[in-house]
Amino acid sequence: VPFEETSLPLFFGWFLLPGVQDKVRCTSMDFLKTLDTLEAFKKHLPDFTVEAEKEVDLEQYFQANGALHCTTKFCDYGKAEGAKEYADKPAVKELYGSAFELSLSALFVTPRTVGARVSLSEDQLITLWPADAEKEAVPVVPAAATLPAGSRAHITLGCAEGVEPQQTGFDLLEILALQQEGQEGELVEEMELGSLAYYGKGRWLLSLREPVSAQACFSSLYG
Ligand code: ACK
Repeated sequence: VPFEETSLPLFFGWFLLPGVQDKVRCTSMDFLKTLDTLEAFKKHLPDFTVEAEKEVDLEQYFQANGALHCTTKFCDYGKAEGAKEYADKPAVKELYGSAFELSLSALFVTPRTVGARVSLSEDQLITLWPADAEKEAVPVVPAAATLPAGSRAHITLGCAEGVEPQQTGFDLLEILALQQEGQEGELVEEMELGSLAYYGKGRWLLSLREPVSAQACFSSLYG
């Protein structure tokens, strides 16, 4: 029996190449380092942490977890709905192991997660992005039903203690839903990397002036 028929991975996704991982981690660290020193961040600190702290060290607050990647399909070793159908798609088989260029267009921070928004190309969307990725998030983020395909695409850069990495995609969808409703966010600051906006409830979005282009390999993790 061929290996791929005996077991499905934990998830499929684009895995950033090692050098690119370092670059993205550095960018993220620089952002966190700057963010928690801003007056605006300090002003909104009560939205960010329930504890009566005067300061928070964001680099300590978030824990990094494993290889940086953008999940396409979470399969849970075959237990997730649609896992086998996805693994059997001709495009998934054909493109397995190929190199891609991901475009990172924003960084975001919430009291739960820090992540990068991935703006998928039309080609990436059509070939490898599951049609129901956003629909699956509806129980958590109802407005996800009205967001365009690819809205959930992200790279988790860190999670607060006790937070599951899948939260990063939900946090991104929440911010994009607010934008879709016409909320621009409160423009806080023009930073070197781009413009920083505040969306309430401890949610920050940095729209990158120059999207970061990240080389990645489409593959899977058995974990
Ligand atoms: O940061 P992520 O995209 O969020 O990468 C990890 C990866 O799979 C391994 O845990 C993501 N993940 C976990 N559970 C789910 C789920 N139910 N739906 C979509 N993605 C998930 C997690």
